[in-house]
Amino acid sequence: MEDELQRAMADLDEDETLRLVEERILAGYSSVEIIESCRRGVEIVGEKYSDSHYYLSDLIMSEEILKEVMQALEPHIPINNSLNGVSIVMGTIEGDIHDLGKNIIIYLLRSSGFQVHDLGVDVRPERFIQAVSETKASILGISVLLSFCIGSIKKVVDLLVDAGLRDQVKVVIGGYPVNQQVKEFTGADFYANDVTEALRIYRQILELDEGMSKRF
Ligand code: B12
Repeated sequence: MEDELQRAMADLDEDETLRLVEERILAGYSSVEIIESCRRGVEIVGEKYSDSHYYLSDLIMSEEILKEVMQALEPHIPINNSLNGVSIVMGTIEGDIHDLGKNIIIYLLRSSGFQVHDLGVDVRPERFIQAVSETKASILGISVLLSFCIGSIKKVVDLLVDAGLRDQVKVVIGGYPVNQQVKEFTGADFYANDVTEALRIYRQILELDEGMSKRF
């Protein structure tokens, strides 16, 4: 069945996207389902940009619409503080300023009670190591959307080894270009390119077999 919300997002139809989001909230769809439809729509925006059917201004438009979608969803994401002790460091890798996906994951993790230290975008490998060391984080999340920035993630993992911190922290990478090969190349422990998989991984790391995804 065609996903109308995905299509409205791909068409950059702001009003229709927000109308459908409200409709789905009322119909009881989960935040994760709604975000996923929008993410797939934005992926199509990226493809149209690659094919020169869309311009840079259209990428910016997709950013604006997605931010509005998140604003509409935020009041409907329940807050839970049961995981306050778990510390996570997150950031977008050096050279890359894409942060919509990272911010969505951070929002969902915080609302589930994780303590997330957001380093922002264009983060140098050395800064990740410093943050893991200072916060004693057990999970390091790195976002990457630009293929040519993947090499810097490998540098982060190598620096973790040099600093003797590799065993302390699980490295999770996420973003459009990540896959099994990227995981192996960088030395990361897990990868995810959608919300559902990202949440499954965090659950797996913390051995939370039930409950967490139901809260979103
Ligand atoms: C919106 C967008 C922009 C916006 C970014 C706004 C922002 N604040 O983030 C703007 C307009 C600024 C932009 C700029 C550019 N962009 Co851009 N952009 C996109 C676009 C269309 C969508 C990205 C997005 O936000 N998706 C929605 C979110 C929700 O999905 P997501 O990021 O994948 O995140 C999800 C998962 O991946 C995962 N996840 C993400 N991070 C993490 C981290 C962890 C730890 C985990 C577990 C999970 C996880 O969970 C998220 C939730 O579902 C993509 C297309 C695409 N297919 O991704 C191109 C795309 C990434 N951009 C591209 C390009 C080329 C550029 C520019 C170089 C364009 C230019 N000529 O200037 C610049 C680069 C700027 C820079 N130095 O970073 C290319 C990259 C090509 C490549 N292979 O490297 C893409 C793929 C478009 C394309 N098909 O050509 N872009």
